[in-house]
Amino acid sequence: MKKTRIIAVLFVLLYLVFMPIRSSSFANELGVFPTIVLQVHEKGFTDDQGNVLKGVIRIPKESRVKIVFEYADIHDDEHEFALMLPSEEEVYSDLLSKKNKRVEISFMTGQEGERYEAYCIIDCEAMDNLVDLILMAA
Ligand SMILES: [Cu+2]
Repeated sequence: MKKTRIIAVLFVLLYLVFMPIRSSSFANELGVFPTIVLQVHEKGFTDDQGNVLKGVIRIPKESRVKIVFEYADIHDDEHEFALMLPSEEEVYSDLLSKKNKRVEISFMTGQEGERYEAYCIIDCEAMDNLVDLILMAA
């Protein structure tokens, strides 16, 4: 629980630090994050304020990046995530469920401009609303 809080605080601090250097080339991009914490909601992927994440999220190039998926689904559905790398290789999370409320995917990013896409691979009820998560190395 303590670790979650530290990551949440870190997330907010990083957001505040990187917010002023946002460029306007991508509509909904946030800052550049080495760790991304998402809530998996029946509405889709949201931040901890409940805002649905859309657009491109920038992550540091040539770095180890971690995506943390936290369970926030009222339908009791299970989820499992795949991350598609530019090589079309996929990296999978563990099963996210009411019993396992936090799963992660860690991976190495490549050059600037590479894109990565994360999505649920289970035919869950939230699937209709889950917009694929698009990450880009920057
Ligand atoms: Cu799902």
